[in-house]
Amino acid sequence: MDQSDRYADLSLNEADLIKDGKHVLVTYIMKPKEGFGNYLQTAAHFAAESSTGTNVEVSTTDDFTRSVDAIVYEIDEEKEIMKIAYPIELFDRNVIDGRAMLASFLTLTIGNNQGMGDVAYAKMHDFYVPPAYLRLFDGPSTTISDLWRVLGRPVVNGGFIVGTIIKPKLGLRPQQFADACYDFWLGGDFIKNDEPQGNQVFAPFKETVQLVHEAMKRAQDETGEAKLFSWNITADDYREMIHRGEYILETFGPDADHCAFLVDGYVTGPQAITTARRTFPKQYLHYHRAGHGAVTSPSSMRGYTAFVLAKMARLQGASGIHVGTMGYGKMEGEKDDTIIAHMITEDSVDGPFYHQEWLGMNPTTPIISGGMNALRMPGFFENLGHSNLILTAGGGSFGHVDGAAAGATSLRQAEQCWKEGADPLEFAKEHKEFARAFESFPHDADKLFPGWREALRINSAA
Ligand code: CAP
Ligand code: MG
Repeated sequence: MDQSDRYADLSLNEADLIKDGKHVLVTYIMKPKEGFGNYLQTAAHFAAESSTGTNVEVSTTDDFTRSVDAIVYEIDEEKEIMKIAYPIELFDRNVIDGRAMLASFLTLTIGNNQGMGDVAYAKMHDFYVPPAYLRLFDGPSTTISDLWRVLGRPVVNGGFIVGTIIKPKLGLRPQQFADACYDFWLGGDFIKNDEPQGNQVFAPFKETVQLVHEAMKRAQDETGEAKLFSWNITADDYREMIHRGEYILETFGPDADHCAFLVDGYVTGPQAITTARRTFPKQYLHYHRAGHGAVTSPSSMRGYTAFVLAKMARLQGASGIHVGTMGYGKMEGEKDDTIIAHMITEDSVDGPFYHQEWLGMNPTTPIISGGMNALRMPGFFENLGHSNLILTAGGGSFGHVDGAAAGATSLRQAEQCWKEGADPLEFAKEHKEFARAFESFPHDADKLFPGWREALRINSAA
C-alpha cells in the first residue's frame, strides 16, 4: 500500500521544522528491500510504522490521528538518506512528573521499524531534539567538575584524570582486587570495575567494597591525594542496583563522594541509567556501553551509531560515557569520532546531520578506554585537542613492566609530553616510567616510534 501521500511531504523545509520546534528530526541510512515499493513509498511505510500507522488503513483513524503522523520530509536515494519528522506529542511522558523517557524515543524511532519486511536496513545516524522536548530530559546531575573538586583541582579545565580498570576482567578475589587498587592508586587517580565485575561468588561484593575502601584510605594517606572508584551497580532488578549503591555510600561514609556508579547502559537499557541517575543524583554516573558494537559497529546496518548512543546518554543524564579511542586503541573507531566528544561536552554543536543547542544541559565526560597505553596517548590528545577527560587503561597500567603505579605515571607523563609538544622519544629520555612504557609495549613502540630501541638504549642502560 502506497502511504506516501499521507506519511511523506517533501515540501517541508528542515529549517522551518527546527524553527517551529514541534518535531524531533531523525536521519537514517535506509535501503528498501527489492521487490517492494520505491524509495519514497518504503520511507513512508517506515514513518507509518514508527508513528500512527500500520500496513493497511484502519477505520479508527481520525483527523487528530493524522495530525501526529511522523512525516518523511527529505530523501536522497543515492545516498540512502531518509529524514523523518516526529511530532513531539508522539513520545510518552512520565505520569509521575511529566518528564520524557528515552524508552519511548527508542520504541518509536528504532522500534518495530528495525524488522520491517520491506526494509533491507535502516540505521539512525543523527537526531535533533527541539527545546520543548529537550527540557523534559533529566540530563547529567553530576559532571567531571564534581570529580575535579574531590581531587582538589580547578572545577573548570581541571584536566586529565588518569584511570584504570582492575584487570584481569574477572578472577580476582577481594583481597587481591583491593591490593591491585592500592598499587594503581599510588600513581593514578581513578579506578573502575570492569564491566562484568560485580558480586561473583569468588569476589563477594560487600567484602570487596570494604577492602577497597581500606585500600583507598591507605593510598590517600600514602600519596596525600584523593582517589576515586567507579563501582559497577548494574543489575536486572532496580532494587539490586539501589541496594548496591546504598551499601557503597554507607561503607565509604566520608569518602562517599569519591565513588562514581557505573552502569552497563547498553545491555540494561534506559531504566537502569535512570534508576542510578534519579536515585543517586550526587554520584557521578558512569555509562559503560559494553555490547553497543552489535548496533553501532560500522558493520551493522541497523540500530544507531556510537554518536547517537552518546547523544542519548547525555539526554538520560550520564555524567560520563565511553566514547571509544578514535582509532588509537583496540576497539573500532575513527579519528573523526571526535565529533562524539564535542557533542556531549559542548553547548552548541554540529552533529553529522543536525546542529544541536543543549540550552545549558550539563556536559557528559568523554571516557576513553580500550587498548590504550602511554605510547598511544600523545597522538590521541593531538587528535582530540584537549585532555579534560577520564582515561581508563587496564592493560596500559597493569601491563607496564614496573607495575600499575608506574603505568599510571607513564600515562600522566604522556599527557605532559603532549602538552609540552615534546618529541616522545626525547621526552622519554628524561621520564623513566614513560621510557619503560616502550619496553612494556614493544609492538606499539615499533609501530609508533621506529628506532626507539637505539634512541632509548642510552637511557635504559643508565
Ligand atoms: C578496556 C576495557 C573496556 C573496553 C570498553 C575492556 O580494557 O575495560 O571495557 O575497552 O570499550 O574490558 O576491554 P583495556 P569502549 O584498557 O585493558 O583495553 O570504551 O570502546 O566502550
Ligand atoms: Mg572493560
